[in-house]
Amino acid sequence: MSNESLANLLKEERRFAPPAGLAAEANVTAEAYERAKADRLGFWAEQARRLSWATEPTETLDWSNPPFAKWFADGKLNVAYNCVDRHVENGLGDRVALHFEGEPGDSRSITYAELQREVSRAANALLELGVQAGDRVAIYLPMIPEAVVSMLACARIGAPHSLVFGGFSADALATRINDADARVVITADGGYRRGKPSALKPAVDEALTRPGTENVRSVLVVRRTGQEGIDWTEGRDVWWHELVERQSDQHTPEAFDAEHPLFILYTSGTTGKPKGILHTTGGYLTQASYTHHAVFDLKPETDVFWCTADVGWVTGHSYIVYGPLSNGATEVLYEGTPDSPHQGRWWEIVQKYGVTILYTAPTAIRAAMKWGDDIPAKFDLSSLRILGSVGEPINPEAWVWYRKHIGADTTPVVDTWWQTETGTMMISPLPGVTETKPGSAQVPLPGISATVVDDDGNEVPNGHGGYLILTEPWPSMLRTIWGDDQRYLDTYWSRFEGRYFAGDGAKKDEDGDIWLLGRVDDVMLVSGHNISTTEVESALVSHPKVAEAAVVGATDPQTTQAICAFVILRSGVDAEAEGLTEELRAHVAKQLGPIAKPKRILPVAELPKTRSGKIMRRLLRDVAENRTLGDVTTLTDSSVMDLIQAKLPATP
Ligand code: 6R9
Repeated sequence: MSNESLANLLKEERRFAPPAGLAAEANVTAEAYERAKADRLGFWAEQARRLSWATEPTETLDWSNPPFAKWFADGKLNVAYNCVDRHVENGLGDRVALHFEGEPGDSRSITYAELQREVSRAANALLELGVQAGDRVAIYLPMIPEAVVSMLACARIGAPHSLVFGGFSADALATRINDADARVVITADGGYRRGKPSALKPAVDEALTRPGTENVRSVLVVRRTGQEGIDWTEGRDVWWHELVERQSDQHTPEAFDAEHPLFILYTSGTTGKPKGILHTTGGYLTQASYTHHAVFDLKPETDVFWCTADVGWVTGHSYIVYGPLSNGATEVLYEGTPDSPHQGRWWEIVQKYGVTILYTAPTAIRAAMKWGDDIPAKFDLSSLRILGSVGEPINPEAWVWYRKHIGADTTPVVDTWWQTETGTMMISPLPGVTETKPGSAQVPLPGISATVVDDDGNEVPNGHGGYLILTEPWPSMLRTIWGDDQRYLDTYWSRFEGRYFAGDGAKKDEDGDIWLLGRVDDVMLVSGHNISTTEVESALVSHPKVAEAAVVGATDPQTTQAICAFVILRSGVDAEAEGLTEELRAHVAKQLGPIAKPKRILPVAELPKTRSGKIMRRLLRDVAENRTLGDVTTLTDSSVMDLIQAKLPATP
């Protein structure tokens, strides 16, 4: 990358100090950075003591065969015991673990004592189905308590789970069942989505007709929607309420090796076969627990935590299940969409349960911005004390909106950078320590080593951009790609010898803080300058008429690539208004410099997003270059692309 171009880009001068009260009482202070710097492995060994081990580890890291790491290898523990039983033993059985809120408005609160009984029953049921330690179990469920119970039941008996997001098709499910060679599938008749039951079981039936899925011997089915006409395969299919409910609610957890596989999770990679990211037990749980405690400053006695992700994504694994429950948190689990039955549903839930910590994605924040400030203003959000963001770079304007309209202009916003592969958070402010900067994840967490390098792998000076890399192993790192060690080496450890290549562009500002610039494939080359799509998008979103923007580089004979922007306007703005595109182009030029001025700007109603909410710029590039669209199967709603194409004028 040519660094000078990035160095000149977006200037964000706003700063927010931690609230004094929060800083004074914070779980983690600046001292943690010093401690971890002086003795990184000693620091992680200390964090491992947050957990209850059946056999305490004496080794911290075995890096004798890099990049195949072993953490706490001679320790033994049970993850479900750590997330459930030990809290009950500590007298916290009556504390609510999950406040479940169904989309149709049904709700149910489950205490830790109840969760222990449910997980034990489910573990006994899996054993009755013949599941043994090491067998893989596929889970294809809506956001209902049984999803959390199933994951913990698998962990309890040492059967690695593989969650497949409920919005994925039969094809995607079949590929994942096949790759992991799953023996059992846990599903439901359906779940609720935008006020309607949406079926799941038919996709399982279809997936199990595909070659490579023959080893699935049982399908365990939760009754959620009570839909009629569910096909049933005798001898294979069994109802949850028939099998699980008749089991004993007693089960003694067995301790497993720290490096025993905990789960496989497939990344929604844009090309090629999905990668089965493998996570193991002790290191993963240590970092999930520590980061949840540190970054959200969790006070389990008083906080109500809510992570809005789906359990089918890594964010749901680490910050709905393993982080919060290992810390004995009380949390909200919500089944549905933010706008069902109305656009204030989330804020109504915050008010109802007195949510104190909210963790969501930029895409949801930008949607709320678009729907209007008056919607959250109708609810009492005063319980909130910390707001988190994950999944994409958050535009500074969306960050400031989130703090102002959701966080009463007082709560810290923590922008957390991490990946399915890293398992848990890696780069983030600490709410009681860091003076935050809108749009930046800022600093590696204590015990984490990250930096930005140029094409040759040399660390860039402050004020320059390049590639984000991780320079030391960390406890919750992926151990390999399931069944494909070579691909693990090639994808992550070959670009910069011996160091982990994250695939994200990043820059360091004058203070050395890290700003994420999106996937490296999303960096544009315009007249010899590298320009990040993220920064042009943020410049557009900082205009009061724009709610959301997606920017791509389209091949251009004069400038190599030309910047093409798709924008969603705020409600009430007229897309046809004279001079609108000129006004937006001028605004970008003023914010970033004339080189970053988009050649074309197209107002659109929606943007193509993956099911986890990330903008699919690849498809917009196809549109901008008048190509036939590539694979649209991972889109939430493929009709979005028809609408965008219909708007497109002939190439200028
Ligand atoms: C947790 C999760 C990982 C990719 C990652 C990056 C993007 C995530 C971000 C962020 C900027 C943040 N990403 N958090 N970019 N700032 N705070 O999302 O995992 O689905 O595997 O995606 O998401 O591009 O490389 P995953």
